[in-house]
Amino acid sequence: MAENDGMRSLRPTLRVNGVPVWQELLSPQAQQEAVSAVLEVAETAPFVVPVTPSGRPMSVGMTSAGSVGWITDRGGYRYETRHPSGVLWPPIPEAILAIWRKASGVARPPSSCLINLYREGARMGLHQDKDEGDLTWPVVSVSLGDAALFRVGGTERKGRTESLWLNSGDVAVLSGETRLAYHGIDRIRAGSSSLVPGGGRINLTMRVVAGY
Ligand code: MD6
Ligand code: FE
Repeated sequence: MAENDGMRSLRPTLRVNGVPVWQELLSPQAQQEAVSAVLEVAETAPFVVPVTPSGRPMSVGMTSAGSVGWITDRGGYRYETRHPSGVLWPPIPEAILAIWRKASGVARPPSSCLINLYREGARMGLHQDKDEGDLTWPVVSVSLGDAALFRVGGTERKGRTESLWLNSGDVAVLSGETRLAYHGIDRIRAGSSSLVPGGGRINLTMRVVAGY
């Protein structure tokens, strides 16, 4: 098995509109290590409040690790090799790569890990992840800290949606038929976890980006 190295041995505990979710795939220690790794990344590449192409600030803080990072500003949505400050994105920490190996089902490493920070009141509108150039690879999403209401639709915006509360340590994967599913975070349950210093939720999404 060259493509699937066998690490994804556990069955998902449930599916939300076809998207598999492995609940509490990460032990409390693995969650702590992932948060520590994120905080280290943020020392080099601090969280920024991105603005949409129309100029509206998003409610999440955002940074990245890896060869490329996803950004949005007046210039549009895209991947860039540098943080807006000009520094290169730090490498994806080993503790986070280990989650990709466990959950992605593919042998190659991700190009990018987008890191979203949700403080109280933050949300993420319904969207597709479609800027990666090659949409044949999975996107692995890791939830850390406060619970979040995750909404998943189909590949068309107007489709029926299903929702699920994601808890700390849960991992969801968008791949194959659900790779282009619309998804978003309606709200977080502030104070439901004490994992993230200062409170809130961190979401990691690891992706393969064409050419990186
Ligand atoms: C979040 N997640 O959980 C937002 N993207 O905060 C995403 O945008 C996402 O969960 C791609 C694949 C899975 C996801
Ligand atoms: Fe997404």
